[in-house]
Amino acid sequence: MPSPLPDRFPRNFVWGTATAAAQIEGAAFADGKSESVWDRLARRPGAILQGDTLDQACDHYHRFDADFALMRSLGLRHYRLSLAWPRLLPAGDRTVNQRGIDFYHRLFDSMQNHGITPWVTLFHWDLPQALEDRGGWRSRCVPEAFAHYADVAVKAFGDRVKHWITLNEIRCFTIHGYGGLGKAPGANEAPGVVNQTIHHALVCHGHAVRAVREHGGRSAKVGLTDNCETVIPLTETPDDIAAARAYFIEANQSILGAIHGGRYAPAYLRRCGADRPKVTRGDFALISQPTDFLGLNIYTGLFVRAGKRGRPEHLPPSPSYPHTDSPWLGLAPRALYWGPRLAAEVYGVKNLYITENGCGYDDDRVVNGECHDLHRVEFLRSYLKELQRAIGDGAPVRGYFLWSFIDNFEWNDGTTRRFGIVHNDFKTQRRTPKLSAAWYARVIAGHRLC
Ligand code: PNW
Repeated sequence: MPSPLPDRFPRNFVWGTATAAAQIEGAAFADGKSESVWDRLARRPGAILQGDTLDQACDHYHRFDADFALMRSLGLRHYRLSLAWPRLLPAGDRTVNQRGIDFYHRLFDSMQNHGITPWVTLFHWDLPQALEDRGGWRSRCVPEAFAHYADVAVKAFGDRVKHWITLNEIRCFTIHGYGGLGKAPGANEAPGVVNQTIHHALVCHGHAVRAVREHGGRSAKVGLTDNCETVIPLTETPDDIAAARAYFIEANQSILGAIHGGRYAPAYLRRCGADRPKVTRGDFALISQPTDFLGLNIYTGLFVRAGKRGRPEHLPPSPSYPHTDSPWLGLAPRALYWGPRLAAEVYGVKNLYITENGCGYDDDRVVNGECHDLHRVEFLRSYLKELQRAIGDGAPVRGYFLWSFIDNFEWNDGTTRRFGIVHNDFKTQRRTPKLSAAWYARVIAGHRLC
């Protein structure tokens, strides 16, 4: 007999939603904000679906008060957002843009008035173009500038922000940004350069931890958000579980392995060969500082089984495997079981948060004032059931942030792909909570699936 699912999520479980500055704020060139690498990429023909830009996005810059009122009406008391580096330090380093600081003070005031706790990501992909012009993530100039940026942000907002996330998804803005996979800055570099961008991102993570410890106050908490390779054993048998675990360790050596191991694993360096990253003395003292939690963005997973002599074997899905409208986002609810479980077991992490989980579709429509996103409700429900099973089996998951509060600028997919539980009409900026928003509000209110 399988053990029954615990009826409720833990009492202090944190329920929230997540967004990122570049994807919702708009006002891309207002009040002294400079161009980001995404503002630049959006002007390259063919880079973004339908030629969409981030100029307006959800116009959250001017509408945050109403957005927080809506959030509150859904019972959402935790919100993960990011700060726009080009708004705060338009050149990337040097001069602070006071109007940018003032904007986030107004925003945090409004959150406080609505009883919503901020979880703030320092970097969610919007590198100031001025830094890209100096070499971007390829160059040491970014960690140097970031150290200053992190100090400025934590000093300015540390009295009201107590939950800090250093960087969002290192793999995405390095490998997908510099390895020819189309994300900003849309570069196509050799593997050695890409490995170096990852290393520089790890150094930035370290600087963010240092800045929070130095300026954040005693109760401040800090951690990374990673989209680790999530691995699911094909069957939940000892052989497949051992294979999945071995695959997980190897696939995550460059980021989570490095941070928690205090060095690059010899096996990783061997695989890199001549393309191994250059490490400067002192880097790993910064990179491997203890953190308070690990954030995982989990959307899907890789199925692995024990092959010949137990060797991990990855089974790629066939074309008709069910997926969302994002081709990369196959339905894999058990990712929310095995992701937290393996991360906790392999790295000994004591506090985990799911900092993103959700699904994107292209046909969410408002008809007679309603948006019937039944597919999203079923998707989320099936994933959360597995998360509940993970918690029941001892995975230290403390919270869950649904991506996303609102349909927003979905990077290369522009405004076509909708991830929100609140529908946004990008022409009128009219917000309409979808069925999934009403469902999630009930889950939060009852601490249980319904
Ligand atoms: C995450 N993939 O991105 C980001 O953190 C969000 O900004 C984004 O809007 C959200 O997920 C939905 O896409 C990812 O190709 C984008 O595997 C692509 C991948 C993973 C994560």
